[in-house]
Amino acid sequence: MKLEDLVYVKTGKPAFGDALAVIDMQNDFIPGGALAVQEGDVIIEGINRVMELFNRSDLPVVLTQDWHPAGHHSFASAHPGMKPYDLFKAQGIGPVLWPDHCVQGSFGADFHRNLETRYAHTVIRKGYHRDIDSYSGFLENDGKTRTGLDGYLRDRGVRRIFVCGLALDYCVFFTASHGRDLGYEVCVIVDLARPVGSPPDSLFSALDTMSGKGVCFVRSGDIFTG
Ligand code: VGL
Ligand code: ZN
Repeated sequence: MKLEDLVYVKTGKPAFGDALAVIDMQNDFIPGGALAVQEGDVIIEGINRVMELFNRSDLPVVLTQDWHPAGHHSFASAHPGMKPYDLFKAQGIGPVLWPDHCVQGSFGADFHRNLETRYAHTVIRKGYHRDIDSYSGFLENDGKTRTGLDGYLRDRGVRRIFVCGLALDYCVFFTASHGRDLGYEVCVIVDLARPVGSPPDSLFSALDTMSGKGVCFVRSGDIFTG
């Protein structure tokens, strides 16, 4: 499935039971960063507007933050002879290896300075176990270690999650997908997300899997007009 094939739904204005999850809007994922996503900067203003709407409407706004220790096993540099974006599959790691990125406390791990983090109610960090990656905001790549996001959202009465940010084919995809597995309605705000595109079919399979799981696709403009 390609982006052009998506069918968009209109959700109406957000109301009690809705939450916004903004995924990994960090310097390393934005052009100039170590794992730059094309046009990652273009979506910041739109994300700010949606965060402002949710915050003003007293609805939960969650940021996720990729937060790796130096030497994390998702980094190619941790595997002699391997290069960033090489295919690599191990328990909790893969399907590719990454450049060193989002190292705890580094500039690359900071949120982009234009992101209005003041609208966020909480930050969920992920990927801090050296041997396990965590693309999803809910569940690490071992398929069993939870981040606490599900408990947070349930405690706040959330039933539907709007997801945007970086990267559409990794952390946005896995967060949306696990959100469905956990019983939430999930709407991906497609114009406020961008893919890494590695390996080349990553976006296609992400869109296929999300559609198959009943993830909805929305345009940010429609969230405001109801
Ligand atoms: C991500 C690759 C590695 C993401 C994080 O935020 O999509 N991708 N770590
Ligand atoms: Zn990462």
